[in-house]
Amino acid sequence: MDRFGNKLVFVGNMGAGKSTAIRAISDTEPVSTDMPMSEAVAGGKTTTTVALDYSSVELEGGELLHLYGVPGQRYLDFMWPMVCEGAIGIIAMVKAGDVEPVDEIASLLREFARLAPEASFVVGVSHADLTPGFELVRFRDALAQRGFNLPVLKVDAREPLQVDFLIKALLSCRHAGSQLLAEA
Ligand SMILES: Nc1nc2c(ncn2[C@@H]2O[C@H](COP(=O)(O)OP(=O)(O)O)[C@@H](O)[C@H]2O)c(=O)[nH]1
Ligand SMILES: [Mg+2]
Repeated sequence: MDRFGNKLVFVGNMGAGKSTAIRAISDTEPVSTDMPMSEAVAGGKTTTTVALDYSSVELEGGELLHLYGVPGQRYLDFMWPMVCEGAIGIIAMVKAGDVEPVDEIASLLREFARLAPEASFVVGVSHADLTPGFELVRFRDALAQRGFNLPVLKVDAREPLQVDFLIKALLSCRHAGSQLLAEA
């Protein structure tokens, strides 16, 4: 056990459920840093803010996890290297209604695999309850066809037990010796 703790990173677009998931399992009140976006990226809407989340949780057995949430939008990718530094796990959050185009998610996963080569990965699909017709297996197959070997689970970010399960799935991959990309 590392008494300084290990780092997990939640990444996903706005509304995917990152802040909610972090809050659901946190031992402490999460810190959320709002950053005003430049006019160039916000298309003139300077009031739009983006948030970086941070909190921590102590697992059964005393392992401390530092939890970070970072936006998945490309124009905010300057934050990715710093949050990925030393990360043992990446949790890609995606809303069920946003799983298409799959190539967009595949490209995000590829980028994070490059930034955090030691990390294990899971995909958590939120808002399945609001997305009739969503088929998890089809989405998982589409990722597998692109060479991604990783757990893909539905998660309601508001439910602590579901978020906890997602993290356990992630941590169980840590020792499985599997690589994210089949071709890697
Ligand atoms: N119905 C439903 N709402 C969810 C689910 N997961 C998250 N939410 C809600 O989605 C909204 C956006 O979540 P938030 O954590 O702010 O997303 P973030 O932008 O990724 O941090 C919040 O109101 C959550 O309560 C889900 O599985 N189902
Ligand atoms: Mg948020």
